[in-house]
Amino acid sequence: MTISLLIDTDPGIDDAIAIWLALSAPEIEILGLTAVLGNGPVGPCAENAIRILDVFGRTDIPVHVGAAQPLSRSYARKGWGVHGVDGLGGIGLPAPSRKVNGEDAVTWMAGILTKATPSSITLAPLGPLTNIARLLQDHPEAKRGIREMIVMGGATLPEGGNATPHAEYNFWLDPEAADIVCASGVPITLVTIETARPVSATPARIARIAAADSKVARHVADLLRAYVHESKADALFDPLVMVYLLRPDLFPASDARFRVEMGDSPRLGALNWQPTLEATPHRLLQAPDPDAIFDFLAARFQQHA
Ligand SMILES: [Ca+2]
Repeated sequence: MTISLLIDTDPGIDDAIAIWLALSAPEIEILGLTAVLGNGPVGPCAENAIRILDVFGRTDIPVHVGAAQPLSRSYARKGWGVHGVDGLGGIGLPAPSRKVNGEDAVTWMAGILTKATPSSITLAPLGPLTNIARLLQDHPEAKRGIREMIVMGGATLPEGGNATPHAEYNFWLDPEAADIVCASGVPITLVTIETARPVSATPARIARIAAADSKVARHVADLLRAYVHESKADALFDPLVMVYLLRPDLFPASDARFRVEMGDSPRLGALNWQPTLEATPHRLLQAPDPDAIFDFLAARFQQHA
């Protein structure tokens, strides 16, 4: 069965690798990309989304622009941090081939989901959850089209954060949005910092990807080298969302319930979670075998020129 997928993204090096993996997968039909603020401002993130699609010549996949600011906080980030000069590692990807699609990302997603067969569309949010929270709040009728969400966000360990000691970046940047999504009742599987941490891009693993020797494999290897160069945290985050969709058997998982820490607290944006044996829409993915993940990536990227 084909996975019909909406990808909400803030590209971002690891977003690019995730999207290329989805584009490489015959099991996945990408309905569109929606851009959100996160690794950079939303406008450049949307342009990067087009540049990522251009590598596969996929001018047929729409790219819509979403939120420029969190729901109720201000965002003033300049530069791309660990993602290089242009958010895509400065590896020389060409300028975007086209302009973004005109309709607002949230309105566009709502239209697709409202018309869809119930529980038929999977969402892959790879950045802060601002667009998804607005979708669920402003278009409650769209919820019935959603099958599930695989979300990159949160840290399960008490001091496991990467934005603050407690909070992961995507949840921390817009905690109100993250909590609205977690409380929505939509089935959510979470790729957390702890899921991704052991899946680090070591030189040997990057060489394994480079040896796949296709155009996209070379781009992935270049991005990973840039990422490792800029960042002490070299774990693959967003690509694990797509690996999970394609190979859920690679991930140990457990049922849980989770919400997001709110209010005036040093733990703002932290993932509050507890295991449960009762029916729950929430699931946490544990760390996979990193070499199995890189073998899978290399095999998939090898098949694409
Ligand atoms: Ca991302």
